[in-house]
Amino acid sequence: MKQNNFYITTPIYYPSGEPHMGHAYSSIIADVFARFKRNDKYKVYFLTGTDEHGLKIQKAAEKDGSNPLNYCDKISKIFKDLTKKLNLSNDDFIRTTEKRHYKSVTDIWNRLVKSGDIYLSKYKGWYSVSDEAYYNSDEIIEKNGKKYSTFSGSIVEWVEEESFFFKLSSWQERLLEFYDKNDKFILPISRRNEVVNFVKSGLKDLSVSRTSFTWGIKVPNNDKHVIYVWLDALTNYISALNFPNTNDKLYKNFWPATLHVIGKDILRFHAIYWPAFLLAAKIKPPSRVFSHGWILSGEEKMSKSKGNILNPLEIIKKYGVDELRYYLMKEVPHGSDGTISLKNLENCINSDLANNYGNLCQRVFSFVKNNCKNKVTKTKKASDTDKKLIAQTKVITSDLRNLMDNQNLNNYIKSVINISFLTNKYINDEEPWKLKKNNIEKMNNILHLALEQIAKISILLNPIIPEKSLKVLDALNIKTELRNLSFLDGQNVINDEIKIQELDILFKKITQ
Ligand code: ME8
Repeated sequence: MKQNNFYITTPIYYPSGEPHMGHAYSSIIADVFARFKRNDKYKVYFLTGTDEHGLKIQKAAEKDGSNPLNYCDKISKIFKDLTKKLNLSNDDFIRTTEKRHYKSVTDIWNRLVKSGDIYLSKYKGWYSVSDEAYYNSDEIIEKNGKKYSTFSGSIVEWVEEESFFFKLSSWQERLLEFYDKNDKFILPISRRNEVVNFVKSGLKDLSVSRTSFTWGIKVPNNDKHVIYVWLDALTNYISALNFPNTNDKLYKNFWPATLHVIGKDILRFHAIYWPAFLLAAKIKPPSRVFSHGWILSGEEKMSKSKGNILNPLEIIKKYGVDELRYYLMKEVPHGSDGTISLKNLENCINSDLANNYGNLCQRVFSFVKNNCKNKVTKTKKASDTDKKLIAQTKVITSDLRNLMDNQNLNNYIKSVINISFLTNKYINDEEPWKLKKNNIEKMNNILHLALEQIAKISILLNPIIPEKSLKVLDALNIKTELRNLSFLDGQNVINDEIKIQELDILFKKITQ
């Protein structure tokens, strides 16, 4: 992978029901990183899609009375539409029922056979269809005569069938070495520790094929077996880059992936199985797996099977897409679970968007319209108060790339919104309205700095609220080639003389 290239992925979603807030959350996080890196002049490839094989989908199709492919066509489209509604900037949307993916999965399977990592035996143990995961006996509890996974709480069933196995046990030491050498492979650190402890406690070989159903990619030269859906699904990340053609431009430019964004429930698959498969297939593992927490409704994970879904599309309809994006990114704590509610959403919109950033834009734009005919010219050198605001802004912005590179979105947003707060305070303290009559020059200078601050804040908020921030940048007449993060290295965004356009209300205050 070339330097300054950035390959980011979301998990590919099971098209087994309506998209919910957890899906939206996972996707928006990845989108924010993708947009930030594009704004920082990286060449970005951002992938999302749907994970369409396996027993879970076969059963969902049966329940729907459809054949699996027709069913997936229908539901996958809903997820594709969701990417538009969430304003995701993905470059591709992969479906695991596509030809390019079959080719890639078959190739990786053949590589694993060739390396001696796959053997035929019999699986006897617990399986959760809803997680598409195998569990050890010590991970199972019994409640009211039914067995559940202690890890996910999902119901499990006993499976006994012929199966191919991947020699995961033989990768234990090499995985630990890999984690050791790549100490930021898994973030946050608490998740990394979890994984390392799990691997240290001993890995069993992994069943990687099933014979009791047919909806999947067939094992090469053995039609009786379909490939385990997680080996199939994880491979999507390289299928989209045209693997197995390792000379392909996309593959060369973007593999190994910079960042897989995933939820904590699918950490084992991404942080243990995936690097083991890749190392065995002689392919470089990704650079990082960032595992976010769950969106909770009360104490529980929000999910269809629990019937506690807050529908992202309804929220978007009522409050707007930027509002939802901002709220989820700011308020769900970095790497941990977060409870969301309409009340908190409304508070967040009012305090940060309407009263802070929105108010800053509105008051400056309307003042410039009413008093300067939309034109502001900077003529004087910075005053001490100007210098103070410039210096405070510099201190805050100096850490922003680092925060993003460590996926610390909450603190990134808090920092940026703090710049907006300081700028509002600067205007309150400087009182440009008092200079209308006798010090137009100073008034212009104050407004100029305020506009420069608004430009910077809008570029910094752009990955989170792409729609509204663009409105502001358009109203500031900032050229596309200047809408990037170069100012973090010291440049100014606006010229000494600036002409602006009218700006409509950005965020309406919600009355509660
Ligand atoms: O796991 N809060 O698909 P999926 C936060 N197909 N995140 C949540 C969530 C919640 N309440 N519920 C789900 C799959 N997610 C696989 C991925 S990748 C090779 C295959 C997150 O549709 C979940 O953690 O069940 C995962 O990251 C994503 O949504 C997709 O979940």
